[in-house]
Amino acid sequence: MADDLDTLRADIEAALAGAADLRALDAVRVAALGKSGQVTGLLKGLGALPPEERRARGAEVNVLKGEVERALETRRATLEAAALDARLAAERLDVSLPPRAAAPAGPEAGSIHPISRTMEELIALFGAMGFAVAEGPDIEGDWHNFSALNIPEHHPARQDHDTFYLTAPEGGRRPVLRTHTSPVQIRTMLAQEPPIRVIVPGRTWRADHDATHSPMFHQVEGLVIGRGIHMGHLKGTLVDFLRAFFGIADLPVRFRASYFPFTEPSMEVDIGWSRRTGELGQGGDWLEILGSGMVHPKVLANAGIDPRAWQGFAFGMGIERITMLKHGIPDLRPFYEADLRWLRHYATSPLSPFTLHDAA
Ligand code: 2NL
Repeated sequence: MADDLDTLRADIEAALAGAADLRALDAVRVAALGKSGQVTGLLKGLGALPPEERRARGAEVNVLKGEVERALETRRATLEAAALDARLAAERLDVSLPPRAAAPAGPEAGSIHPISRTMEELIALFGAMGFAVAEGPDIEGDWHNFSALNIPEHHPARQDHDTFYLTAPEGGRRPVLRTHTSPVQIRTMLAQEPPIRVIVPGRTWRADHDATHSPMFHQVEGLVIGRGIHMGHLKGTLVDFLRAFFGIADLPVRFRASYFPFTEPSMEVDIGWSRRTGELGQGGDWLEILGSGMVHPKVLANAGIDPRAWQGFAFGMGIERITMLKHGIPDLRPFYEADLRWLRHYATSPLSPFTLHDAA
């Protein structure tokens, strides 16, 4: 090969060996193979040669070009591996280190989020009334989330607009992110023999996002199945719960006829408050707080329970909503923002868990 090409190859090899990082490597690439690079310049110059020299020279320059390309790739792989090794060394974690000798006091020690706190309170209060806790998956099938609950095929709640659907498996129906915790009650009825007394606190999902709606939020639902269960049981349970939860022994509670596909009859429940001051318990105004009803016979039958032998009631409410009302929290959004100032104000100490002594 011509001497000038040997010299150029040696120069480029030296430059490659000296390139200490990927940026320097790229500068070598541009200097050799870029638009105005040395090798590129040689290729461009071929046209000016007489035809008999052009063939042999062209072959040599192309061989050089291929060598340079391969050398660049080899050097790139070496530098990338070295960069990864350096990162792994710098970011090394010693997982065998013992915890800090003294945990920091105060909020840095961690605190219980108001949603978790309300769940603890619900579990304690309903636990005292004989309710167990049931849990289930966030990703549900259409049948558990809608059909079993007597929600018809073309009900607006099923529309894509309101519900997060996942991709359907081949030949199957689309899974959904549960829009309420009711599928867990369906699963409980299918899995257990009555009598049943459960509450179901958990995450729920709806395609809604504004100042008062979050695409992920929390609900608690309750279900009681027994022989001869009637509206008196429903009313007594909910009145006792609301007065204990809000800590107001004479909290006014009103039951108002309503409609849900999964209960018959259905009732919305209001508590007394003052619209003017926001104070609960007095003031002559009514605030809707939860939904309830006697479990629809079709829903019992769908869940494998004979509606002639067993009756039941159910209810549901939003955990964010009852938490905001209890503590006077004005805005929904900070619940999900991990803002330490907000948490210092509204979170509670892990060292003073809720007990029934805290209830009125
Ligand atoms: C509301 C209303 C409600 C239920 C939930 C329910 C579940 C089964 C059977 C019957 Cl498996 N009912 N749940 C019943 C009435 C109302 O929730 O406003 N929630 C925020």
